[in-house]
Amino acid sequence: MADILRVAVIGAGRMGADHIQRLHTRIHGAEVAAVVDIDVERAQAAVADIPGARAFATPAEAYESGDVNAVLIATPGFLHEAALLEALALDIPILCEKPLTPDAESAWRIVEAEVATGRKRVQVGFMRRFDAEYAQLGSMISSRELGELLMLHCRHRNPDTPPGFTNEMLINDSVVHEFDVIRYLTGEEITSVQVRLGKASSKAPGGQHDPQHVLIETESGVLADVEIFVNAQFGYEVSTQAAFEDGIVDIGGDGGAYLRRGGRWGGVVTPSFIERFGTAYDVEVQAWIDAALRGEIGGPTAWDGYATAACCEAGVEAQKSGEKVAVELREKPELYS
Ligand code: ISE
Repeated sequence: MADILRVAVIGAGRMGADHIQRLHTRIHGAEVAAVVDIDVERAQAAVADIPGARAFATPAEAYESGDVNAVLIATPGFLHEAALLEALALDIPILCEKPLTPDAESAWRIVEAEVATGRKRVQVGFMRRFDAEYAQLGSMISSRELGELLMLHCRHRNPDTPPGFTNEMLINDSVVHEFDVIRYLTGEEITSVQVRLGKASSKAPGGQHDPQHVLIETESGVLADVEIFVNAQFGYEVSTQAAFEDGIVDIGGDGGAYLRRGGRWGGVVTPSFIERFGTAYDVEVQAWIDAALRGEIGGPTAWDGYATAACCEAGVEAQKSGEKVAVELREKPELYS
């Protein structure tokens, strides 16, 4: 294996641009070799300050340059399947931003393609698993120091939504993180999803019913409820309260500087996921690079991507029907056990 990874970043939008800067300035063991974007000017702007990095319009051109031995996929989800299959065929390490793909069938095709290679190559970008407080809560659950975990109360609030953010995206783009992190925290699969639509905010763009209340059940009966509120105006908040037999744990409160000024007290709310999870993204990408240099992956697998896609499908069906919808999963391949 190489001692440095020459990474092609596919997609130079908001998340791609953030990862390009991260790889260039903070990550060890990797360099940005190429940026691929259908908007070549955007790709060129992204590599302008990075010596040795080149801009391309397609992943194939970047691979043909012979200078790339790893790929970070940060395009919109509907473009992931083709990019993943192309990279799997080249047998290079892959970090794919969430969602793995937009639906369970296409996610399963990725699982099958990876299983056919005989080893794990795909790490999925569920960054919450690399957030220190989520990790701490995870060890409290697995150590059983507070007894059994009984319930999770999750709040997922965004200030507003970008143009084109549909009602389904509240589930597919936002609640997908809760599905992953609930599976990660409990070590269990999710068995059912229900969505309740109550009073809606007048601040939500047409077509969106916002907020929504999502009820989730795991294999052992842990219940999780999620308030997904993506036009909450005030800022970005992702927080969870966990109820155990012997105590309550809160994570994700704004723990920054506490300021008293002008007869008021308080602090600052993070404006977006880029700031809220900035450190988690750094840890995630470093874990990917470190593992890739050993020929492994360092985080959530293609199976995790598939399982969350199945939860999202159930969630969107539940959004429409109001019913409790069962999550159906195929048998987990040996590679992921
Ligand atoms: C966005 O794509 C993310 O991944 C954020 O973490 C999430 O909070 C937001 O709702 C999504 O739109």
